[in-house]
Amino acid sequence: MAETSSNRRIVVLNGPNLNLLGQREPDVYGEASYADLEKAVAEYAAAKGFAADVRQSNHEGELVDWLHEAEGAAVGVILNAGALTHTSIALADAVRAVSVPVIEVHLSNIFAREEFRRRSYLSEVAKGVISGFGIQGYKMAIDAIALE
Ligand code: DHK
Repeated sequence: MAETSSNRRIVVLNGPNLNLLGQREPDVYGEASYADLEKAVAEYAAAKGFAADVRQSNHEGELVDWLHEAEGAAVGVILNAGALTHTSIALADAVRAVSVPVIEVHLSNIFAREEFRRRSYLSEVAKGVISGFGIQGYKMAIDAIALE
């Protein structure tokens, strides 16, 4: 995506276990697969005039690297860090370290689940939080970036 100017590029980062979407607790995370998520997000972004660079990693450090790389290279980052949301000071510090706006997204409503999911290290450093709307939440985040 090097040919896309940074002000039309959105980086979408998905954390641990999101590669198993569709198979994993579909009652919580929905029936759509990760490939469906990638396609829906890329198509919605394109319709809004953006190029979405959608990635997934099960590794905290790789997500940190990708956040660093987004600096100066994207207009916004959409971050669903999976369970790292609730544990990772390293990811929160990476969000603090960059000036590109980061929108925290969760498929499920993390506030309506187990107590440990109510704590997010990312929320205090994110531009905003969207939680509980499934894949639509990623589209809402694209809209939020588009409205900036
Ligand atoms: C995804 C996960 O993998 C969980 O660990 C989070 C989040 C919630 C989601 O709803 O997208 O607690």
